[in-house]
Amino acid sequence: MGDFGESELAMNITSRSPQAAGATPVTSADAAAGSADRHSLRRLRRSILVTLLSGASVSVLVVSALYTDTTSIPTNTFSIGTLDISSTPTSAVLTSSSLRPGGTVVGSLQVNNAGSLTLRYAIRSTTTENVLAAAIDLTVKSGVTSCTTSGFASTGTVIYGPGDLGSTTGMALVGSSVQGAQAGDRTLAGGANETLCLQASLPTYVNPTAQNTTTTATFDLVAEQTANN
Ligand SMILES: [Ca+2]
Repeated sequence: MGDFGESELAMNITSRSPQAAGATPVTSADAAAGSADRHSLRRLRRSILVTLLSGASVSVLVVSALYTDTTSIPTNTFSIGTLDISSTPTSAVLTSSSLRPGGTVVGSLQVNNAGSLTLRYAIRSTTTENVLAAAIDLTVKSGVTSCTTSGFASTGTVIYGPGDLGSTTGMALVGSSVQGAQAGDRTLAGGANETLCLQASLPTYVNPTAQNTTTTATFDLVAEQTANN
């Protein structure tokens, strides 16, 4: 490109030369003026050449800046797991309308982790009154082979009691509903379940003020995630 620019420039400069065939001979003043003109023309040539070459450099840089490239990294998907505890049955695990001193009743409670996350749970009991609730002895076991009076007596591991059925202000039976891992908290993997066996007994001696009273307990299964907690 430099060669092409230079040769074209030489042709233009030659066509503008004052020398022509048959012209009158020049004087020394004219010669001096011509020398100055040639000098100026040479400077002009250099200047134009520099300008052309500078233009070529700029053009190369512009072409170079057009190169671009992109690569995509797809499928960055996030899903939030579920924490869902439930029970079978959903109510009335233990009931007795005619519990007498020395009497016993048992009931089976299946605790289900219906969610996808591993959970830890605790059991609290809130009763409608305190006297009979304190007179009743409640025991909770895991691992009972058959949740009957005899099965309860011969198998399983005690995880609560014997202790009160609960209280009107709420009582921790198994573990703690306080956030975090505490002694007695039960752990269930996502989709897993476990069966607990509950036994309520009325001792042979009961405070006379508890006679002919009724108490109803509500068991709360309080679950929390185990991850990062
Ligand atoms: Ca806890």
